[in-house]
Amino acid sequence: MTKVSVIIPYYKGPSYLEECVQSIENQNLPGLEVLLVDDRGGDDVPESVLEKAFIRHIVLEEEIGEEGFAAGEGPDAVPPGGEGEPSPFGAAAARNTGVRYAGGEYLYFIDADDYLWEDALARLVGLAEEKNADVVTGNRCFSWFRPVSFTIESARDDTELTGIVRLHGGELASFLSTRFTVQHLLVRRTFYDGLGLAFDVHNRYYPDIFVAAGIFSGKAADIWADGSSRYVCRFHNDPIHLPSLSQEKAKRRPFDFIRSYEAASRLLAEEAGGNGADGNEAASALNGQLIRFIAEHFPDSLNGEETRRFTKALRHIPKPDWRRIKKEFGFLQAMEMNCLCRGNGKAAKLFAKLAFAWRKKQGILGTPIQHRRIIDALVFQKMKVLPNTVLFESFLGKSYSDSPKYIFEYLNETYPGRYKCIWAYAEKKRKIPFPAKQVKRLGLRYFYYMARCQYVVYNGRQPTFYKKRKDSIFLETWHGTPLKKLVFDMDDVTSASPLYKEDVYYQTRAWDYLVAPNEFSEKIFRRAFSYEGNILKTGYPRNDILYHPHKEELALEIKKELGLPVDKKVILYAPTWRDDEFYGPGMYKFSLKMDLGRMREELGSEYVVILRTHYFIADALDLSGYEGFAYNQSKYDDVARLYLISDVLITDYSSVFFDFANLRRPMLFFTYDLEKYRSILRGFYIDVEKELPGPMLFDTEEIIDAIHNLRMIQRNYEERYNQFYEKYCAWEDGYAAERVVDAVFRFGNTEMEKD
Ligand code: C2G
Repeated sequence: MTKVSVIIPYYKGPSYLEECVQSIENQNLPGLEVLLVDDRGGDDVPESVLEKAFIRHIVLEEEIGEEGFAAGEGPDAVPPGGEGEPSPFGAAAARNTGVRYAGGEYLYFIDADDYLWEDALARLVGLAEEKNADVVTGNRCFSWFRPVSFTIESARDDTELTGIVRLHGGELASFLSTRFTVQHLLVRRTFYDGLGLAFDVHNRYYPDIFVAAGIFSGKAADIWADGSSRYVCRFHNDPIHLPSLSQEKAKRRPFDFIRSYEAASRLLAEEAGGNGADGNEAASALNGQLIRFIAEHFPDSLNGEETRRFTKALRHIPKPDWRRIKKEFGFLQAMEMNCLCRGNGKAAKLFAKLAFAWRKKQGILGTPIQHRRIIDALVFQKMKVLPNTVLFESFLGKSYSDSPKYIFEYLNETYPGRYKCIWAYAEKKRKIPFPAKQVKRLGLRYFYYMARCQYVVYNGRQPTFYKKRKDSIFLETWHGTPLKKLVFDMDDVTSASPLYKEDVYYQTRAWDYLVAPNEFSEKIFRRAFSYEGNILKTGYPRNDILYHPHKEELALEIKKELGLPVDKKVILYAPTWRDDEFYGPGMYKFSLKMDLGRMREELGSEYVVILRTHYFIADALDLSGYEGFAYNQSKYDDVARLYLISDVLITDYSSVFFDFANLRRPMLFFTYDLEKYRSILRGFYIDVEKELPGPMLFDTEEIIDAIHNLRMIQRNYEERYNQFYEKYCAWEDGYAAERVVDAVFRFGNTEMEKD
């Protein structure tokens, strides 16, 4: 006997679906069937889903009858409205078909990209049985993450039900104010059939408002909720390749909304005995949805007919609570709706525009950066690009370093005086060995040179508001061979900006050239950045210095420059950052997991330690008490110069080891949080157990032991190290800057550009 029929409309996103289905299986519910109604044709549904015994895979296309509808969902099957193009596909048709096939005592609705937290569904079934309820629900929260990285703390609650409550009166109204949907509803089948309703196959968006209105209309004897049952609604972090329905930019959205609203409103009015749509909580919540829609979507372009319908709908709201609307959406939007109510469409549009400008203004006029953006748009963007000017930026202007530095120096040594160079700095100006103007990053002059320089050389992402000029050339050097997964290869984005993928997509559209340090990176960059521009297969200019003909002398100079004892060997500890430990974008936390006291005791007579945090790290290391042994060089400009003086490198998941390998010196990996980093935060491109050219260590004692036994480690890892070198350092020979300049600055060979 089937107890629960779970209905999943599926369109795309196989990995989401897999996690959704897994979360249902985890409920361990006896008598469960899952109706997976597939809108597409079924070729991307994962095997792991299809092979589950409780899955029934229904392909919508195969269900379409002669009238062009999924069987049983034709015009006779109680569609709620009259207008609009009915669609045999989409979530509505899928749900209707699911209901038709369902054999369970209860129906349960979940979207294919969402999942259940712990025993969410099992709790609902228990409650429905206990209370003999017709409709049961629980909390819904929003999250950016997969189930494996989900935590209650990282989620945003939508409804805040606590304990077990009967939803009626005020509770029902407040519940419906954010949840006018069938998601996470367990509905008794006989009750559902009694409603005689169907999901609105005319609508791509908001197809379930109508059915939800029916369920909550008051006919339901009992609606119960369990606050500890959680449904996780997942935000999509890749709106470029896989937008959710709410992220789709669609012209028909207002049309679909108003259709659903009107149908639901009519239904509720009938339920209320013809007294208008204000008869119960569902009706006032529905009106709340209308007001929210207008506030969020106007002034989307509406045709005359749509404006008329929205106006009509607003005017029928009995006694709108203007004070509340003003408080929630602001004066201008309240005015906009007020004008709509009075039938003054023109004035409403004007207020809508003003409200929109005001919202923008809080960004535009509110901050100095926004002032500069206006000046940029109105003035700098209209000026000509200046020939032979080059803007350089490395690590967000925090240092004079990395590949931009070596490209700059090569350009100046080889073509003195030919280029006017500009360097961006974040906090303070640097000592730069050739003539260069220095401008403060994000200052007005920075905007000026971003708009006017013919060449722009960055080693990271440019500001999101950067506008590419037609006559300029953007050279992106990037900043490392990727170990950790990048952009579109990442599952979760756990860092400070959840829409990182979308941002990077638009940023990379501006790049004309991208430097690859090795073949491995070249392939990954293409895919992970979704990048189709030129790739320079040149190796990294920043590593040229590691092939310096007099690197020993250079190393001695650097040691003296840093005030290090020249008779001691150097351990460089250069870890990366952790995506989930931050104060805000670009400001990450770091705590030292190495026991410096023990290190000094055991290694102090032979070694000193240089500690260098990643440029994103905002926390300052406190090394007091370790003077003469531990040196903080986190602010030192160029890490490549630190490699030159280091006898051994300790890192974790930072790309520094791909560069350091050019020196063929020993490396150790202090990977105290390996499992979390690998499976939750980022994921790796390489099998670290098999490929790393040194041991992975998990505490200070292991580090000390490894340093005492470096010779043996080198012997043990020799073959791996050689393979590693071949794979990641083969393009490096000390002439990468020359190759990049030749290719981009048009003095010579451009052969190495995209095939
Ligand atoms: N870096 C540094 N000091 C550290 C860590 C990093 O100077 N303690 C510099 C190195 O040049 C390194 C670069 O910053 O190669 C990038 O640092 P990663 O730790 O690899 O991290 P991330 O900035 O996330 O870049 O494709 C590469 C990836 O994007 C990684």
